[in-house]
Formats: sequence, structure tokens, C-alpha cells
Amino acid sequence: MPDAHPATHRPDRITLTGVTAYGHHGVLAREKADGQEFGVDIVLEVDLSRAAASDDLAHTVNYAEVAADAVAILQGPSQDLIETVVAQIADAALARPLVEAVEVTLHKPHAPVGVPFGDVTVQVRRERDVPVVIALGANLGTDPADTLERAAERLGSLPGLREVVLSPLFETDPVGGPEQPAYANAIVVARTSLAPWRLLAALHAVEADFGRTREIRWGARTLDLDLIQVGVPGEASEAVSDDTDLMLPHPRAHERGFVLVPWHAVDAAAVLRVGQRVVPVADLLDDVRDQGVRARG
Ligand code: PH2
Ligand code: MG
Ligand code: MG
Repeated sequence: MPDAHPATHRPDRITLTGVTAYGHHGVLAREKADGQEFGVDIVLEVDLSRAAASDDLAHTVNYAEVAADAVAILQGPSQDLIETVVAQIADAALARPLVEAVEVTLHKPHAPVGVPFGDVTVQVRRERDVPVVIALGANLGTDPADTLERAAERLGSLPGLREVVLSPLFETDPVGGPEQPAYANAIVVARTSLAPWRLLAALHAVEADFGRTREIRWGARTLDLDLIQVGVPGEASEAVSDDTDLMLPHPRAHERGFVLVPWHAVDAAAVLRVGQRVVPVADLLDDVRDQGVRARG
């Protein structure tokens, strides 16, 4: 799996230009009554390497859907300002989970300017900015708790992750797998501009840096970084995926004390999707009480 782009790397892009639609945006009553033609250009920053390898539309952004959203907004409720309209189009594009940034240009070539002119445009760039929850675990090496603290520091320096906050550390009984030592577990909450799949690739790179090899399922490990949740459950930013490479939200998070207890400790108001419901993490704690999750003195 490829690493996250280095900061100097120019991101992959999908560019859609010259989408036109008739709308009723403008300050003047005449503009609202009669309407006029608008045009849109959209540049989507999307990592294209995965789709290029798989040839699967699900691994990229369908530009037809982005275009349809833009047309619906252009034809939709009248706004006074094209600034408002361009921002609505940008937000709609960013709501698609694989889009990391978007640049939208809105053209109003027949605007009432009062002098001969060619075109008038407004342009905005918006970056994805969504909350993310990452679970950290370690039960090998000389000091697993220290590993988690260093890993959290590393996460703080990843391009595309901001506002990284580490929960208190817990010592936990192993769940599943073979006989193995107790774990150190913690949660990191942060905000990200990265698409979930690229964030996962970046987490794997950090695991590898800490000497992790991909060994047996649920067996002992030097460092495990699991994506638990991306976006706000129930809102447009929420990432839901049943892709076997990256299931979101994490399918077992709701029943694991080593995830829920540290998560609640760092964010008492946290919520998690469980099937069709969005549940406070606080309400799930009762069911994991006997799992052997101990605060580290
Ligand atoms: N991780 C596992 C399997 N079992 N048990 C605990 N207590 N903590 C973990 O982080 C953990 C586990 C697979 O990743
Ligand atoms: Mg795990
Ligand atoms: Mg893992």
C-alpha cells in the first residue's frame, strides 16, 4: 500500500470544467425573476493510485455525481451572492469521503456589471477537516506504554493530522488470539484532511517504523494503530465503509473495553455508530466492565 503523499508531492486531481446550468442567483430583483446562465469548474484533490490499480469506480470519486450536485445547487434556491453558491458547491464536493481538497470556480458571464466585460468569477479552495479516532495498542518490546506515547507524538507530526490528543494510558487483558502479554492501550483523537484510506496507509507506515511486521490476527504486536471512526456519525462527514481493507466505523469497537474506556476518558461526549444507531460511548461502558481494563497508576 502506498505511503501518504510527502508534503512536497503535487496531489492527484480530477478536473471538471465548463459545467453550465440556469439559475436565479443575484442581488437584483430582475436576476431573481429572470435567471441567467452560470458555469462551474471543479478541481478535486483525490488520491488516484488505488483506483488506477484496481480499475474500480468505488476507489475514486464519480465526477458525474459531483457535476450533478453542482447543477442541483445552481438550479436550487436563489442566493444573493455567488460567494454563497460557490461555497455550497465546494462543501458538496468535500462531503464525498475520498475528496481531500476542492477548488471551485463559479462563472457568471452575464452578470449586470454595467460596462462591457468578459466574465466574472469567484473561486474558493476548501480542505477536508474531519474528526478522527485512532486506537493504539502494544504488548511487545521493552516498554509498550512508552511505545504508545512515542507513536502518538509521531501521529502529531504526520502531514494531514492536526490537533492530536492522546488519552490516558490503560493496561488491558488481551482479547482473543493466543496466550500473550497484557496490552497497553490508548486512544488518539485528532482532525484530518486525509481521506480514510490514505490515513490508514499513513498509520501502517508508522506501525512499520516501530518495527511492526504483519503477523497473526489478534496476536502480540509492537504497535497496532486502528482507525475507529472518521467524521461525525450521522452527519455528512461520516465515513462508513464495509470494504474488507478498511471497515468504518471499526466493526468491533463498540464491544471492546480497550477502545471504549480510553476513548471515553479523552472525550466524555464521544458517540459511535452501532449498526443503524448512533450511541454515546458512555452508554456502552457498562457492557465492557469485566474485560480487565485498568488505569495505569
Ligand atoms: N488488539 C488486538 C487483539 N486483542 N486485546 C487488548 N487488550 N488490546 C488490544 O489492543 C488488542 C487485543 C488486535 O489488534
Ligand atoms: Mg487491532
Ligand atoms: Mg490493526
